[in-house]
Amino acid sequence: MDSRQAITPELREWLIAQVAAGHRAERVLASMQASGWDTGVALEAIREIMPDAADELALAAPAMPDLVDDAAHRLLAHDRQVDVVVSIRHPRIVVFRDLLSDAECDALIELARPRLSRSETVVNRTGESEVNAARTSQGMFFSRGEGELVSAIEARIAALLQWPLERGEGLQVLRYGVGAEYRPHFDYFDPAQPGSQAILKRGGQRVGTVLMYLNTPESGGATTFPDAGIEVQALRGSAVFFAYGQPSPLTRTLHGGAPVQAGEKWVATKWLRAGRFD
Ligand code: PD2
Ligand code: ZN
Repeated sequence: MDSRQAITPELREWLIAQVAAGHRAERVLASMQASGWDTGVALEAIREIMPDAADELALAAPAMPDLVDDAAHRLLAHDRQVDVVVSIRHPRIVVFRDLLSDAECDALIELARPRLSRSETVVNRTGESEVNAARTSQGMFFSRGEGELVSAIEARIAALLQWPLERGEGLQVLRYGVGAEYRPHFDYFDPAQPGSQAILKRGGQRVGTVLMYLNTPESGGATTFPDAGIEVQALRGSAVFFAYGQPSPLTRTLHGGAPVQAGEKWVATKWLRAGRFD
């Protein structure tokens, strides 16, 4: 099945019956996926025909409290004033300017550079990592609290989002050359995949992502949210934060790194967990 599937009159009728029967959006999505519907088409149909149920589910019981006051335009984050430039409710996305200084961005790049290797992605099936054509960057991980700069950035993020430092993974730095990209994906671990169980034992589910831009690529390299029609440009020192209350596509947090067209792109990612990540 592919994304050329259309919302047929029969599907529309079936969905209306699901709403009338009081079925939850998550269950409807699962039935559609089980009978071969493309997830993108299923989501589109659910949002169109049962929008309240879809939103209710995605916004219900968020794993993270609502941290950023939409009226605030400048927040004190530990040792630095950070500007809030965009705040979106659903999907929950906040764009910050000046989270990092230029000198901090440069220093983080230089600390990471000698430790880069081809990025791997977690194989949900097994819980192990492997090289993947959908992710053509190079990367490395810092341990949490590794050195003064990493510790300062972690303290800043914890203060900004009011999320305990211990509920975060170590910072990951990625470098993309011309043509490199990270195709759209979700950052949470799919609980239906057997490999996820081992990963979830350490720190629980991922509940949010802070993606910090360490340079401004000459061209390309935006972070895209295809399900929400949003693109965030990579600007040195800025960051995009997005939260996903549960591991579901209904959070609309599908996102990717668009190909770099000229120059290079450097980012640092901090993933937030539901529990302590030790
Ligand atoms: O570099 C990016 O823009 C990007 C896009 C999507 C990074 C990640 N995901 C990630 O590190 O999860
Ligand atoms: Zn991601």
